[in-house]
Amino acid sequence: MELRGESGFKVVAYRRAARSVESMKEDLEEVSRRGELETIPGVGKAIASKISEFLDTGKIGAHDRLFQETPQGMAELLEISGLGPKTISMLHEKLGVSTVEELERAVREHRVRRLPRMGPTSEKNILRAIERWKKRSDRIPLGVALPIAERILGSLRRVEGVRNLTLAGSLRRGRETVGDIDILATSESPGAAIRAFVEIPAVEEVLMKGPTKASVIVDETVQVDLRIVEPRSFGTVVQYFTGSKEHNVRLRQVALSKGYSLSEYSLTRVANGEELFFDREEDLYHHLGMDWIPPEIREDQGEVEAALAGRLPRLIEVSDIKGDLHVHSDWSDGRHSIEEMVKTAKKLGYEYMAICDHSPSLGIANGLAEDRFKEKMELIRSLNGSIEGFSILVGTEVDIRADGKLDYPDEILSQCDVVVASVHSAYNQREREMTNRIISAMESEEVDVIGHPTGRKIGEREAYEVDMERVLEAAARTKTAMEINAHPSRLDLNGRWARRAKELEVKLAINTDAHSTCGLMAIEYGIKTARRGWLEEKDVLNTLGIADLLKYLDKV
Ligand code: DGT
Ligand code: CA
Ligand code: CA
Ligand code: ZN
Repeated sequence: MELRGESGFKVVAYRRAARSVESMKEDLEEVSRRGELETIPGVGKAIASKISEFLDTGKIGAHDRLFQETPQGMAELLEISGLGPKTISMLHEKLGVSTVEELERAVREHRVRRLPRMGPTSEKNILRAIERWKKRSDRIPLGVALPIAERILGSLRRVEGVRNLTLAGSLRRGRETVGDIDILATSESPGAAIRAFVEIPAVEEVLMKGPTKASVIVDETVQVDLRIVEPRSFGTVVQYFTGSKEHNVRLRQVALSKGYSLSEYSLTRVANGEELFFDREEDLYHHLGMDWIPPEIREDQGEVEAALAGRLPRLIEVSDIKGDLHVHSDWSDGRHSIEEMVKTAKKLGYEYMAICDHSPSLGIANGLAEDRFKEKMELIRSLNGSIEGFSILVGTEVDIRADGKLDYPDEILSQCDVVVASVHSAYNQREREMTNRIISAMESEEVDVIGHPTGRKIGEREAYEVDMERVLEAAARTKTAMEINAHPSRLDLNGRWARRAKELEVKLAINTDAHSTCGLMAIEYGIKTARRGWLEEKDVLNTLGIADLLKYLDKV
């Protein structure tokens, strides 16, 4: 109503009534049944009739109408501190702004300062408020959430009586960002477990604490939920809280079609009310006549049907990876030497690793001029002579220049075992230009892999404009692999595009783009992303042993 410029008096009345209802001890339905709604402070005839309407129908017609008539996103603008409804109405009327994004654009283009009662200072303030708002509403990147979750699991593991600690929610599904961290466990004494949880030193604030569950804040903004579950229901509860919501809805439909109702805790035979409990998730799925479904693909994207038909893919695992095809060394902007990187790769059980330092145009990343590239190649050859059972591959991450040309001549590229080609500049090209730029790189005989194909950085930078469908078609035609860059701030391609690539028979390469030895551990995130894309071992280039890999790279 405020956004639509309705009278302030009405707005205040609703607000007052809402506050009274919120703080009522008694159930609103009881009060309504006795016909006493109008005794609630602030509730007059009009509001009482709307409350009745809501209790009867679950909706309020006037409210629905207001929602329909208000552009989507406008309500969100109210969350930008310093922006009142009057200002928002004006921004909408004069500049057509109805979302935070449009507001940010208007400010950056200095269109806001020309409005009445606005100026350069207001623009600066709005921008700062938008930055704050973005941070607050941001979902947590997987690469931030997972280490935090593991630390908390570590603390909980030491609490007496706590068993079956399990991650649930979007974190268990390996989503690239998560809203919060969900943890489930069983315990002989739930109360003690909850008490121990809220007292973990990392906990900064306790949002909610009950007999079997609690929610806390760690690391300033990260919410962690712990639920202690009865052992006999554990499987059903883990299934429920792993989600996704959409997957659960599909699963409940399947249950119904087989004569069951599925709740958070149990499966109930509708015919006779018999309640079935499952302490293991597998048993619940099996009882419904389907294979157990890996959490990463529980998004209602066909996995339930596949599981019913016994046709789920055998998803790729970390242990299927035989080597990394994109790492940096201290020859360009990496922190560690080739020898140090190799030592860690061997510890991971790899057979090979491609050292892909940057090309010359990436001056800031210390890209290698041709003479230094040749020097590095010589070093790799001599190192290979002195190690057993491991191959260091000569590689490069060659820059795809703005015009689509590669940043090394073919004479250099043809001496590489692996050429990863990536975009690192002119991100703001138009879609057609960017698409053609990447495709022309793929058309080079020498390019084996396109690195971080969309260029997005989670929470930092959007993907550049690119027609990925066309890029993938070209990849299929030119037999170029697409990277799943495993760096947790990239995860690029993401699961959705990886699945599309697989459909088009494009090979994927899961690379860490490591700039240090510990960067190699990011493979875990790449694998989660690949699993979300339904990938199997055979879809991924670097599951090949060294002999097959070299044959593949030579042939295509
Ligand atoms: P997030 O935290 O936004 O990244 O996403 P999730 O999927 O972790 O969602 P969350 O933490 O709200 O709830 C965890 C799981 O619990 C969710 O994946 C499915 C289940 N769940 C929560 N609320 C509902 C609901 O209203 N309906 C159904 N069917 N499932 C729900
Ligand atoms: Ca969650
Ligand atoms: Ca949650
Ligand atoms: Zn790169």
